[in-house]
Amino acid sequence: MIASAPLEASLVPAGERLVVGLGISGRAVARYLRACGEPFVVVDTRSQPPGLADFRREFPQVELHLGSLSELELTRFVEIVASPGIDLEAAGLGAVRERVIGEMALFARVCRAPVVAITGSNAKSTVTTLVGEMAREAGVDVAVGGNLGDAALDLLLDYPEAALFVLELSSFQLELTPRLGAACAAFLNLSADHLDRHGDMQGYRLAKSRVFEGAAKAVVNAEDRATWPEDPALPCTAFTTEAPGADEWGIATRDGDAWFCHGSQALMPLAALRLSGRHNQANALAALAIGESVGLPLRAMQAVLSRFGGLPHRGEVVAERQGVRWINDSKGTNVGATLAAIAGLGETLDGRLIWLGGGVGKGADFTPLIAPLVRHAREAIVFGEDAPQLESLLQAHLPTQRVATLEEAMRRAAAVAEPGDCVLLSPACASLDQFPNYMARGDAFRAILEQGQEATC
Ligand code: UMA
Ligand code: ADP
Repeated sequence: MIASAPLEASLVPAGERLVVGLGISGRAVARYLRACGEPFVVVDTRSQPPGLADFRREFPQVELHLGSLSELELTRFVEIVASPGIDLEAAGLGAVRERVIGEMALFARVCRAPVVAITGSNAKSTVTTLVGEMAREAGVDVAVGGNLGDAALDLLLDYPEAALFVLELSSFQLELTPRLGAACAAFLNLSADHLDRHGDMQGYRLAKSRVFEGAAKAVVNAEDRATWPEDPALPCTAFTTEAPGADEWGIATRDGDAWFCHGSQALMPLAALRLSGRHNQANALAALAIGESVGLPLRAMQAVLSRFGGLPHRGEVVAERQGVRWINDSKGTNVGATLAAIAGLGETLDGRLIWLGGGVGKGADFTPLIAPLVRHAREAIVFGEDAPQLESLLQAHLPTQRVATLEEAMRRAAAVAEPGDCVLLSPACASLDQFPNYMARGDAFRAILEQGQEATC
């Protein structure tokens, strides 16, 4: 449902804007500008962007350019609203950088309700969903989205009465957001990702740290200093999977059992958490810290932690065949995520792991995968664009097989797996060389199993 009347909030500065990108974010910006009654032009560097026909139907009057931005006089626009997937330099927007903003910059200007902003290399979607569920359980009129699900500006149009926005934000979104002004800004963890876009870890961290701009409170990871804000005046609460300090959220033993605690206060036994793995215990603690910072009651938060079974494509058990578990962790799109998935599974393995990985590595160093794979894996099976790099790194350390596709990887896995083993698709890479996105990759994994194609030779 989209508001058709002009919104009350008027956008400053007034004037014509250029919306770059016809994806989810660009379309949300276009809808929002139309609802505000503001003029705009749309461009996409691709000749056939997804959803083109739908866009033309929805916006028949809007001027649309497809192809290079060089044909447009960029200084004609008061602002350029770029989609997160756009590499500004590669698209030719570097020279007009001071005019370029992102969807979240517009959102921050006009949103009047408090915002919980959640970033980090991994766990964003899980923690965002947990906090959203906790707010809902507490009876708060909450809107949840951002880098996950609905775009932030779509939420603003669809839920004008929302009392709280819980948003997952990527480094791409944050680097185009000068001042977010969140009620609570959480930076969960930092490990290598998107280095092809951000250049190095410093650039990546800097982009993510923008989440703290104008924030009232921060939630950070006590075990990862890179997540802490530079500003010492920003009130900060930390979570840890160790015993917590006075105002920290952590895990401590009470009468022989492990409990989630806030300082010295025991909150709930670890055994009551439905999600499994140490990384998900950290995620539960982060959600508790964030929830408390915006006043959510403990009872509602406990209820959600004890029933939430996880999102699809994150450590999802898809099948069990001849004593072999098949797990879809397609959202493991960087090395840090895959390390967490292997560590979480390692605790539960009777046999060995058959690891399926590969795709677009985004310039990451895969070396940290060697030790856990040697410890837990029977074989590594690699496919996709960066398979040669993975193969040459791993083959000296454990049996490694390079194949062309996911389906071939699954056939090989079925052939070598023994009862008690676990086949884990947690590729440590983006999927975009062979799939539209990580969901399509996870869906393909499931479909191959459902059709029994992994067993055919
Ligand atoms: N593209 C072009 N030319 C254009 C516009 C886009 O080639 O003119 C390409 C981009 O380089 C990219 C692809 O199109 O490869 C998609 O980019 P986009 O910015 O159009 O993407 P949207 O459909 O608008 O979706 C974006 C986020 N996508 C990215 O950041 C790549 C979505 O996050 C997000 O849900 C959505 O906005 C709403 O906020 C997805 C994602 O993969 C889940 N995010 C990355 C991640 O989680 O690692 C950051
Ligand atoms: P994001 O939205 O940041 O990608 P998700 O919640 O979707 O995060 O989880 C993505 C992947 O990250 C999961 O499939 C899992 O392998 C891994 N993961 C989840 N929680 C953590 C954590 N706390 N630390 C490291 N990796 C994690």
